[in-house]
Amino acid sequence: WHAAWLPPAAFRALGARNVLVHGDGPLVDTVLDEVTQACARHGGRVWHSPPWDVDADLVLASRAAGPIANAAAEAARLGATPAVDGTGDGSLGDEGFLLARVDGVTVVLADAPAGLLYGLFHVVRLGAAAFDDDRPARRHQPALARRILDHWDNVAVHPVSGQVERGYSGGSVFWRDGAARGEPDRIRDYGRLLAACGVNAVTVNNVNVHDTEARLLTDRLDEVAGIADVLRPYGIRVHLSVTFAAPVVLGGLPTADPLDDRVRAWWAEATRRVYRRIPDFGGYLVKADSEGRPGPFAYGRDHADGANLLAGALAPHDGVVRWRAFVYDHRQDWRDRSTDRARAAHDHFAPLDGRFRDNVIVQVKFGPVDFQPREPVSPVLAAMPATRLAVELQVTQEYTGQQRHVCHLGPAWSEVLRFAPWGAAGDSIADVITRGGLVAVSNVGDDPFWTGHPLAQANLYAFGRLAWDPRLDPGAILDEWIGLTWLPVTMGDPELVRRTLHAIMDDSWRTYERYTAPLGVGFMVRPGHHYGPDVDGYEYTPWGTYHFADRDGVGVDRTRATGTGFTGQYPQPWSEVYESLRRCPDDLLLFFHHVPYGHVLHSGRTVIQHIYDTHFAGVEEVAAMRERWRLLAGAFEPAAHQRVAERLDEQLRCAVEWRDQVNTYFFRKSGVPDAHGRRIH
Ligand code: BDP
Repeated sequence: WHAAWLPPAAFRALGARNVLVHGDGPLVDTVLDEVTQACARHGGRVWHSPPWDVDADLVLASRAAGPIANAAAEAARLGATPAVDGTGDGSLGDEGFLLARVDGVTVVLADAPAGLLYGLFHVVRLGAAAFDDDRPARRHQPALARRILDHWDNVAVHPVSGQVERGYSGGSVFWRDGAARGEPDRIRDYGRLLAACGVNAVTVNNVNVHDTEARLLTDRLDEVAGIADVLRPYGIRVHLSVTFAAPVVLGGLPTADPLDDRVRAWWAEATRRVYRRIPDFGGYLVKADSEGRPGPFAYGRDHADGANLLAGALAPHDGVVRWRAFVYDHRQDWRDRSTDRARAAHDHFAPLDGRFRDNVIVQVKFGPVDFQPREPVSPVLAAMPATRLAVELQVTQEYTGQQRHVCHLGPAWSEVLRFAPWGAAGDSIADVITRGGLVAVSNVGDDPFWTGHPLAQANLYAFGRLAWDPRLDPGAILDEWIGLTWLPVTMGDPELVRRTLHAIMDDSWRTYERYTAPLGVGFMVRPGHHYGPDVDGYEYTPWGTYHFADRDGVGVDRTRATGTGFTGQYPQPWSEVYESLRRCPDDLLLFFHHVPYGHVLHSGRTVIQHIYDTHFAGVEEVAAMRERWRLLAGAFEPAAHQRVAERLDEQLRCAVEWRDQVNTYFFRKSGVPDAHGRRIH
């Protein structure tokens, strides 16, 4: 399988150097191993711990291992000086590191071994620049302690969702046909990739916990422990999705009522067994009372009762329960305009603020509906100040082209993380989630390129980097990814490769948005598999995802004045901004308002003309991407080039389909011709 952002050539800068590694334990062994391999390949030498009289070029030292001499000691002194970057007390935390250049030596200093591992991968990222003499000392610490990937992987192939629910990269890396795959090499390589972008936890099974998967918690725990053993040396902890009904389906109890003592005892004992087997187990993930999953409602209890039950079992072991806020009525009467799916999470969860135990993290999808290419940020994130909150993103491209389309999501996620729900002077979403973390649904499978579309690797990389530092610029992250993944292996002109990949990917999320559902209205996808257009596919269904297009106009009225009142779930200023037809951002207009086709946007165009123009433009942009990629034929191994080329063909075919169906649909509804006289069927 593909080396992704860790091709051996990416370690070239470590070549012909003397490297000294100081520290002990499994994570330090990982660092040693990485460095040893790089030196063997590129001609350097490695020492482990003293003697200190080595003339080192690179020192990687963990303070946990005792006194440090020479260059490292000097860097330690610098690290303890707030003047290094004006912040902190010199402590680097569980995962942080200091990178300094002292007397011709590059020093990575950490308090704990995980910091050393992240420091090493940072040196790899910097390449030769890590050895520049004028490099200023800098402390690096993750903004978020929890950076988690949720795998929607089934152990057994499920009749509807297959081996991986919403997976577009082949089978699971962990499971095959009902059992653990037992391929530690692949999992180890996966762990390396995750550590190199900053991810530190994975959930190994689907949130929709079917019968086989439920047993991972009990009699099939060994299989989970096997994965944990392979990932541990990369600083990655394992989490499990569990079913709320476990005491009934696994324990044979007559009830799963969260307030029943037998139920409490069952969870406590099951959890004790998990920790006996996997002492650093991360915790549970729960989808309850959602899309048919069991939950506390069946017993007349609420989500705080449910989450606190599991939190109680996990607390003695320092585990957390992540409880998803994705709770809504998926059997609604589409004729009843008073129910609004966007309102549901806030309606259910905001009133519970303050009732969750401290080791509960409420995990909130970034938008109020469901991972659409464009949604406003969920108001739940501004409504629960007394609760630990995590944001859930979807790296797997369920609604963004299913890894057949290029759609670089870094810019979309960056907008979410920078969003300031209380106005520019207040906290951002990145601040809100410091105690909860950033979570994403993984896009990885057993595909040779890991992610089906080779360029979709960039989304996984960007997720990890943004979770480490949400302020990073998504364009710069993409540049890092290109620099690690493609430049070390290209047979072509590196500058052309870099430029071309930026030109294809930088704006690809907005391109995708242009040729799909317009102005934030969402869900014009084919029901079920969600690929390609179906303009009315969800319109008269119970799922709560409607666009309300008629002959006069389109969009969902979510205002307080005349609509569902959803805008009232936001604090000021956004409550007013979204309520106001005049102030609402164009991108989200149809999410919040039902408007006539002749409504004039801030851009100066009417809604109907915007729909036509963006759909023509989106297709042209995809055609240009495809041309650009052709220029890189011969720049990479043929398999990689070919794979992307084929997917771009499909993206163009599909974009044309979207354009023609969406434009024709709105032309027929509105009767308004295109101002530029282009052919609309
Ligand atoms: C939806 C997916 C479905 C997931 C659900 C969830 O279509 O497969 O089970 O989200 O997040 O977007 O639970």
